Amino acid sequence: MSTLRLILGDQLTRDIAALDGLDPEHDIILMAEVHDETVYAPHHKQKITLIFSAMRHFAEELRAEGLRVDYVKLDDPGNSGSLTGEVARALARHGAERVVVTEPGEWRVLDMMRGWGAMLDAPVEIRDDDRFFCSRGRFARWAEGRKSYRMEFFYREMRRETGLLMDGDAPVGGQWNFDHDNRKSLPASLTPPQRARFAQDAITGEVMQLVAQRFPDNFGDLESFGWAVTREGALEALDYFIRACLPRYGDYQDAMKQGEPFLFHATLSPYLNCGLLTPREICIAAERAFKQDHAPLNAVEGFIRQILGWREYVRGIYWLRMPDYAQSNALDAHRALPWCYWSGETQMNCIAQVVAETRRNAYAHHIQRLMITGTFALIASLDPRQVEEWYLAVYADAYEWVELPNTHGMALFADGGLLASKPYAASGAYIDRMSDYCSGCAYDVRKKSGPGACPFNLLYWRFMIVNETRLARNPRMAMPYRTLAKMAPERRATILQEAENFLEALESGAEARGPGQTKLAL
Ligand code: FAD
Ligand code: DLZ
Ligand code: SF4
Repeated sequence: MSTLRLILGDQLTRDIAALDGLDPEHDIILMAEVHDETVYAPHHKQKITLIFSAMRHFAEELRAEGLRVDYVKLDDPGNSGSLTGEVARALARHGAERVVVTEPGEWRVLDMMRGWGAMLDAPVEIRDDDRFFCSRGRFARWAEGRKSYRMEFFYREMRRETGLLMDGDAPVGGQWNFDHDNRKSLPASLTPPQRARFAQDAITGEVMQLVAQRFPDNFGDLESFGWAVTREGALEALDYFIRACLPRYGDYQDAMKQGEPFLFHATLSPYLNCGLLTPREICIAAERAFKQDHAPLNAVEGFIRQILGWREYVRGIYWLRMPDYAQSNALDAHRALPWCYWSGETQMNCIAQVVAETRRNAYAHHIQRLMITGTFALIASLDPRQVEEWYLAVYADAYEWVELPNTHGMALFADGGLLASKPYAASGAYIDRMSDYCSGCAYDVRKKSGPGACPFNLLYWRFMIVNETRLARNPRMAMPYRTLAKMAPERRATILQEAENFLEALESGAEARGPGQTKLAL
């Protein structure tokens, strides 16, 4: 009996569940580049290149092991353009009797797969994705009966269960979380480690040509592509991170610096999310660095928390709450995504820098995503769906299971506080404290209103005013609402009017020509 085993573009892990029990003589491994997966979001050119090149390299590695791989390229004649169509065609080609898949990362794809059994007239087995520390069932048990799902409590359970950074029953160092040590701004004298680009081989070159030809108008630079596309390359990137970046990862985790897109961050998420690295091996490598006195506890704990805590937690929330999760719009935000998110054409230096780096690298680090493009989207009341589509498109690591809770929940508070206990609203002062963007900006971060005032300042108070009935009772918002209570009605009106003028100028494109282009008449 022969089995068709499907491997998706983000399942490039040798011991993926779909390959368990593989019969090398009879079974066929199917991998397919399909039109539908390239267009459900307008992906960055580098994201498509990374996935296709990594898929093609992975297929070669499986073949080198003597396994039978049926690989369908995007421009192969007869390619049906969908995963369903390719599974159907492969079943017919090989006369296989059943299909085995690993559960996909997205609800959309799982929903599609659930229809395959009836449609294809062959049994379809969907296996759990056991690459995560926490299964979907385990998360649901943790969540049951809780009024709110705070990451910190989930994370502690994961620490206990995995034994990572544990000293018997107690956390190593006597504390679960060292975040208070991890908020330093970057000294001007400190140069972050430089990242080498991985050389492009013939396979990547061929994929880049295909992407240039098929997706010429997609967002992002293609020429600067330098991601690793094999497990060997991804392991090299992991090794470099542990050696050169991890020791200072904690200290400068929240910092931002113009011209330094990576700082001390791992830049490993694209590899983790497509399967070239596993979360377990990364956490073990980080823990080893602590045990060998190579990296301090605040750095290693902070790093492990991102993977063992946040990454597992957002996946848990996604599967617990989908498909309804994506529908909410708790702050009733409806403004269209401004064009500057794609073009970078704005006088706001912070946004312009992050968009330019995103275009060049298909990457921005967490604080840029959360506190620059994320905070702006929140305080300008941008439509969650449009913001989510942007985040799903522009980053090489973006898959809905991880993108959606981060955007919908953490950045936009569109879930009404399921994931975050308060909105991450901030004024320009926060950005000024944590970055050097403001010194090169056409706006004045110290100005709260009037000509040239930082738009984050205007929009911050606009956000507090328009959401007063929704947020004023949140105990974590008490401070800004105490300040707002003291604000004279005329001052409120001025802020609302100036913020509206700014948003209109942004929408029309006039803002990009200079701060004076907003009608700051009041
Ligand atoms: P590091 O800062 O070095 O962190 C190490 C690892 O921890 C990352 O590789 C990642 O796997 C994990 N991690 C860190 N923070 C998170 C988090 N909040 N959620 C899940 N995993 C986390 N991450 C994605 O992988 N894909 C996305 O599509 C994505 N979209 C995001 C959208 C928004 C609005 C925000 C605020 C965050 C998003 N993140 C996303 C989380 C985070 O920004 C990225 O994981 C991180 O920037 C990846 O870079 P890094 O590998 O250098 O991370
Ligand atoms: C993101 C992506 C893209 C662009 N293309 C493909 C593809 O052609 N074939 C494939 O198997 N997977 C692709 N992927 C990854 C899938 O979108 C991903 O597996 C699903 O979204 C489930 O997470
Ligand atoms: Fe951004 Fe305001 Fe600073 Fe300009 S002044 S970089 S808009 S925070």
